[in-house]
Amino acid sequence: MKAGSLTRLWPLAILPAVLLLSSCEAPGGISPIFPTPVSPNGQDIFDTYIGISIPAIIVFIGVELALLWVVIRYRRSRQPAGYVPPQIHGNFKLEVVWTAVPLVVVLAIALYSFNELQKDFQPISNYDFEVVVSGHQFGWNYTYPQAGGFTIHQEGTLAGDVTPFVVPVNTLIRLRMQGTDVIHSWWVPAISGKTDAVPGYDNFTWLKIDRVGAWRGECAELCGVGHSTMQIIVQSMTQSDFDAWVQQQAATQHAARSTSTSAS
Ligand SMILES: [Cu+2]
Repeated sequence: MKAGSLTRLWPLAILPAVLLLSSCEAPGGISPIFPTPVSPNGQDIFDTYIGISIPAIIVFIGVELALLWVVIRYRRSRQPAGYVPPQIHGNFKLEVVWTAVPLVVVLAIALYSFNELQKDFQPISNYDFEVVVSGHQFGWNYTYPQAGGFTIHQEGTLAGDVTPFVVPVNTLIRLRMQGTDVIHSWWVPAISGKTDAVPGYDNFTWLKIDRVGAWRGECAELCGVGHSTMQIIVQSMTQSDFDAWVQQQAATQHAARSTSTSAS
């Protein structure tokens, strides 16, 4: 291959970057780049992601640059006819080094991630209250312990926004994940890692959101034809706003219950 035809292929190299950036601008969905974390477990996952990705990108660029340098610098057209490069097969020192270095890198990544798993993917017991999150085809139900218990139905839809799962700020909430039909996975990238909602088995995760706002997520386990409709919105509000919201929900659901009992 002549140097001229190599140069013409350069635009291909930036194609992945262009695709990545253009998808960030798309409305709806989740950005491929992690959003700003708002819960300590989300922060730890974010740090792990950055802590592994940055060195990986540096290694990738280093390897590609070395490869390009060898390919261009030692191309056949610059060597005399019949040239044979130095043979390194069976070089003991070199083979030990290129086995040991990747092994150390992979072990470091494993230790780093297992440490994060131990820290943020264990059921907690010091929570302020627990919400039961139940996944079904296709939507999520959130059952609160407040005001005698009431349930928010976050029915899946692609048209517009789903009903938000509302929580108070700076409150440690344990989420008990359940599934009623198939396996779903609750995932809001700014808040926590993916947690499976499995029929007949309780899984746990938690959140403690440090600011008022709303964050998007979606079901991360292919669960049927309506999988893409299983969007999630988590909305956090101040404790007094949350208390008012609880009173309102409890009153609405109580009114709905008494209407249905008097009708039967
Ligand atoms: Cu699902």
